[in-house]
Amino acid sequence: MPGIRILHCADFHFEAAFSGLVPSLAGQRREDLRTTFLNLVRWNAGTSEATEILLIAGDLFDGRRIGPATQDCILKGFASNPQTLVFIAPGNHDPIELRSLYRRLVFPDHVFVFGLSPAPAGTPVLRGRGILGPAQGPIRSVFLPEFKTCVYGGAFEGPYADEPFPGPSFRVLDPNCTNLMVLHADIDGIRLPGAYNPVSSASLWQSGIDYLALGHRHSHDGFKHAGETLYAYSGVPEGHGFDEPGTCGFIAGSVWKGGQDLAFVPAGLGRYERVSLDITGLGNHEDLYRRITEAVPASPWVFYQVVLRGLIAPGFQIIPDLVAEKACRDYSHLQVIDDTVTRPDPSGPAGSLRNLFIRELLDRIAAADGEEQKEILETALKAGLEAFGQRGGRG
Ligand SMILES: [Mn+2]
Repeated sequence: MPGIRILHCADFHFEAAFSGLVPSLAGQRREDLRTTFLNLVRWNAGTSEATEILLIAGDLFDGRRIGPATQDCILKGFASNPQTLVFIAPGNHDPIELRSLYRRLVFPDHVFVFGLSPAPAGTPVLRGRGILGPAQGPIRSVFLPEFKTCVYGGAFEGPYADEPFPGPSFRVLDPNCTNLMVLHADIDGIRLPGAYNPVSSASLWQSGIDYLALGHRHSHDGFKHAGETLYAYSGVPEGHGFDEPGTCGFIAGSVWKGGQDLAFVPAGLGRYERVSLDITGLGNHEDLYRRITEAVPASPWVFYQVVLRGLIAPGFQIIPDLVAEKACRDYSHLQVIDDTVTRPDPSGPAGSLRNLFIRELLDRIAAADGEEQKEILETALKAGLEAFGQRGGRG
């Protein structure tokens, strides 16, 4: 494969709380995150496929605090693989500011943090393997002669960045070498106060960048082109909760002048999944639990949020905690959310609006075409019943 071998990751959010999990599992997840970090830093180390450049696109830390285990993991992790040059572009959670961890931790000298060095252009960096380029606004660059590659990047200096960096006038210094950029940014985000570096994709067309490695959005949503520039979000390498479901990972492959061969690589040690389960017709907890175990495959590294829906008998009072307690035996984590509708009784005056509404909705739900339509109709029934309930209360 031609070109330079890179690995692009972002948004570790070290020391963020793994909320929504039982404490013992949250501890395990913190350990998982450290293990995944070490796996990435040492990816293919010692082989002919070893990573030459590691790009970390911000929010490595969740804030200004770090525990000894994590600090040890990060510093020793970097130190354990001095062959791979590391570039970090601090984000909105770990901006370069007075009390930034980037100022307090002493990284090995094959790690370059954008926004830290005020040194003039021409200064050797990265043990002499790189040469610092001139400042182009808030963007700095490091030229790596051995790879004929220039790495650009910039840093957040606070929790927000309203003015996009790079701006629309940015051009690479040497269009003939391979040009990489690493950034924490909200591509095509709205330019309002309180923005997160809203770089417009249109401004990348003339930039001369071959690959832009992005952080900030927590899921990989594919590779995109702006002219010759390829850009992508790697997403988080390890999910932190049910708002980061599915497969997490990083991006790896080769980049050369005018071309890229990059792919998303799944990496997470744990996975969060949300399962919607129709339990219409069930009348007790035993049947409900059996239904869950039939539909949700137990796995030591998958954490579930099961949303119960459908129409249930008026006498069945679902207790989510009771189900979760039972699930402790079979699942590493299973949380239950009750979103069911109690099957209404169309009694009372036959011609009443409430009755007509209930009958109509129940008929439509029975004849629904697919789960999605069924869910919408159930929500409509629920909302309608609440409205009628309020009216009923006033007599
Ligand atoms: Mn961010």
